[in-house]
Amino acid sequence: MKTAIVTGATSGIGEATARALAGAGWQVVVTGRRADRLEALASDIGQAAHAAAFDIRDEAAMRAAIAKLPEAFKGIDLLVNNAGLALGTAPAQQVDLNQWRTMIDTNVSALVAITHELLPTLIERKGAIVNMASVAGTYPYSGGNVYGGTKAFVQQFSLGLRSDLHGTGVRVSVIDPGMVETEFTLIRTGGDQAASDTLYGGATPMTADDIAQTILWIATLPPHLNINRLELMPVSQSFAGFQVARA
Ligand code: 8X3
Repeated sequence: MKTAIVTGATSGIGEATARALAGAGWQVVVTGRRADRLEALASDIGQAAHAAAFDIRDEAAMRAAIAKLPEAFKGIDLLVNNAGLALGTAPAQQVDLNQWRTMIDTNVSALVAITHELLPTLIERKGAIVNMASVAGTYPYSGGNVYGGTKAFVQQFSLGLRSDLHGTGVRVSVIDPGMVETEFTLIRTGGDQAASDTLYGGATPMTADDIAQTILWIATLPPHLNINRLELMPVSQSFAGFQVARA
């Protein structure tokens, strides 16, 4: 039986991915900050799940949780780097610097640290890494500033990892979803339910399960096949043009 670790599994894409993998016969280590939600998810999944509650930004806690994994869950074959967030939609000149720090700490520094921690195991087991980036890493939009920057990092880091892991048999994929209806916008707006409803309302956004099924598909492809990068959007979302400020 293969084992995956899914970060940010307390809700949204992470939770759906843990459920999809478990449904396909994988063992899953689910991680996140909210221990009650993780326990509920793990008990729902049953003995194929192990809940490891820690703040992904706390490197010592992350290392301790990995070191303390039960023997049956130590052999990680798949790392799903899902934990991440956007904070704020204001222009750069108006934002709180701490929001930028939190995004960098979570989306970049924590992702890098857990990847580094698990690389020896993944190499030993010829495993796989699926990193969660975003269309915001490719296409700039107003208010995307550091969020988009962190996701551009994840995209390029993923491609670089592919290169470094050449010959090891480890697969690396990066997924760039567009609009997915999860707690993402509630978190981004500091709990503004109306903003979240307005964004997703009538748009038929992608669901967490759409992305979870994509991750499951990537993870179960034959071992000679690597999806380098995959961008997804709901049909209702597309691109807008440049803006011009006039005197
Ligand atoms: C966020 C995607 O389209 O909501 O990762 O900016 S989008």
